[in-house]
Amino acid sequence: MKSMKMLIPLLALVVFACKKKEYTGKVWFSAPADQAEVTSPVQFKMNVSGMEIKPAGKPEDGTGHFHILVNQEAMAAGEVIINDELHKHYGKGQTEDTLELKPGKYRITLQFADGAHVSYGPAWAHTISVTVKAK
Ligand SMILES: [Cu+2]
Repeated sequence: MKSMKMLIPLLALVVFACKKKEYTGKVWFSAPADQAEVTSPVQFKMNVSGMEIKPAGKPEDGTGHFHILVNQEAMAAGEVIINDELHKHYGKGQTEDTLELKPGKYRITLQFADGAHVSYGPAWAHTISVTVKAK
């Protein structure tokens, strides 16, 4: 009976050690600021902490690349990010881009995703509102 009591904490330790590593961190735009009024072309600066930037390719734990979603909110974890005008991929590991945007109000989401473009979910996204003024 005494050995059983020893076994339970040992099992708990094994389960804990085998649990897939969970990453905590965030992504954010350092420019433009949320609610900024800007003129086109607009420069976006992308940042991540808690994961590593890696060019697209074979997915690897704790790594990924940025995406800018134009007028889209954060994507659910596990969703594949399509590649079109409104879903921009920075699969070479870029951290900056300049976009031509027509005057108007925009919701711009920075979304981190793995090497196969699979979203890491809203915890790894940042959405800002920007107003592009006419020149
Ligand atoms: Cu991608």
